Amino acid sequence: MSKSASAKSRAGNASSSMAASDRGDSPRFVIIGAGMAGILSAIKLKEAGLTNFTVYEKADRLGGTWRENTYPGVACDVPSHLYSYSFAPNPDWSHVFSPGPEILAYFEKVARDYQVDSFIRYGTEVTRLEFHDGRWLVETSTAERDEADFVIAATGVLHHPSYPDIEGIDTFKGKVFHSARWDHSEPIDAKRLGVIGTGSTAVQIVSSAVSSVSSLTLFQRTAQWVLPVANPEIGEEDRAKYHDDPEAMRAVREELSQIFEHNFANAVVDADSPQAEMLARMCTENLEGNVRDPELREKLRPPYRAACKRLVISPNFYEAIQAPNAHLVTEGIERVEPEGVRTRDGKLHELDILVLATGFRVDRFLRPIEVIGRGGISLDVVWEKRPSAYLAISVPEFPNLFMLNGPNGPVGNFSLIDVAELQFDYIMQLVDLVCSGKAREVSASHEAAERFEDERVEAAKKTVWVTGCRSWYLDDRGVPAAWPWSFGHFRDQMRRPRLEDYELVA
Ligand code: N01
Repeated sequence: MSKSASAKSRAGNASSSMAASDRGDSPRFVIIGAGMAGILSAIKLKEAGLTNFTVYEKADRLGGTWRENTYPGVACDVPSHLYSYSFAPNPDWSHVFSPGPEILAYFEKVARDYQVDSFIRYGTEVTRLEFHDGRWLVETSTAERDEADFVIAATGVLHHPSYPDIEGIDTFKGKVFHSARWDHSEPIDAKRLGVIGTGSTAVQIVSSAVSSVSSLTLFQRTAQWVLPVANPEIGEEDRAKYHDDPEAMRAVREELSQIFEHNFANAVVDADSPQAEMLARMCTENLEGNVRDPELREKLRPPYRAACKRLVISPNFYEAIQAPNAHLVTEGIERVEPEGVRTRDGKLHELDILVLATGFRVDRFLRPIEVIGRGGISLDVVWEKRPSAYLAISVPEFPNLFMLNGPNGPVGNFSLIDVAELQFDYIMQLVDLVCSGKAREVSASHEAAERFEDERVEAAKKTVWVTGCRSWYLDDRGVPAAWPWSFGHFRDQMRRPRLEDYELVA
């Protein structure tokens, strides 16, 4: 069937359904997830007077990533004055990079201040979505049923822990857990702590925990480049200034945004840029200037270009790993035994607690929710090979379902809050098409989605992510599952939807 014929027949089918615009009701929204992006959606909908919505949250507390990651040293490596909603600056940030509990408290406060907490249905996991007769039928783990004109998926990116397949892990006598499932029942003080992995998470754990444990063993499969960025406290004087003069705070945000965009975000999408060179130089100087023992230095020297894996930002990792009670193990892991980790050289590293800082399954997105689009098509089938979405927001045949921080979007190189704010404003322009009666169903066209994907894969060839390393950015083909263009280009794309790229069903 041709696209226009299919659109016509759909128009026929749609006439039997009743969209909100026909009924004169306020459109009904379902938001999935009460993390940063879900809270943002709730605030923005409420501000727009669209109060017919529920935020479904599977946990009993909001905060997403910041609720789930409670490991020692958890912090955001995007500066706090940038990692804040543009409309809710926070004069009280304690540090340039504030700790995780403070960030969680910020989101809770914003949700309270904007009175969206009452819209959140806690302990209720969305399990199934089906597009039927022009609306989304929503099922939950608590056997609730809902119906919505629009679904906004704010389910996060780094959400499903990735567990390593290491023999004997269940035989360990001590505690073993993933970094995003920290078991606080067992304090680490004076314990022998083992950490597997050397990503941003492991580096934060090591830097924070080394001073309180009796020994810290870091199992490194691949060394990481580390960019040294100081994390000073924000003094009382500055905080008072931000209270008195919110303009000063906005200026700081803007300045940080410019620095981040021009020195970092744009560097990673152009491997040959002077900024990429500068990052590499800073990382090399950090390693060479701060690791004294030449043998340890070479073990910590990555065999790939800086920023190929997501850059680790830390002012004190090298200091921590050189502490007398810290041990860097680069020998491969053979298996886990009741007493600890046995490496391939036959050595047993005895431990009390073993932390798996082994990252996340980044290809899950909306799943495990079963999502059934037009004509019974399953998202699992559409995404069988790998997830994709036009501009990371919309999937053909899944009308009126929009994603924040969806597949292949700008992750890792910008503040995800800025990303979500721009995406939300864009999505609302699509919602307006329906609310104003210009269309009943809006989803990216197949042509646009395919073109976008082709262009994205082509552009990714220039990025630093493909210069010879393994990382969570790379999909099963080795193509970075991330926005491969500048932030300026993203901002331009988010300004106004190109309606010719959408299938609008009347
Ligand atoms: O995870 P990762 P992460 N045996 O995927 C190793 C964000 N974040 O949680 O490199 C041995 O980066 C794996 O080794 P290798 C940030 O975007 C942000 O640290 O594949 N090792 C790697 O070293 C970040 O990029 C903040 O060889 C195994 C590590 O585990 C993202 O989260 C803070 C292994 C996984 O590193 C993910 O970071 C923290 C195995 N079987 C995180 N399997 C902020 O501050 C995996 N590894 C905002």
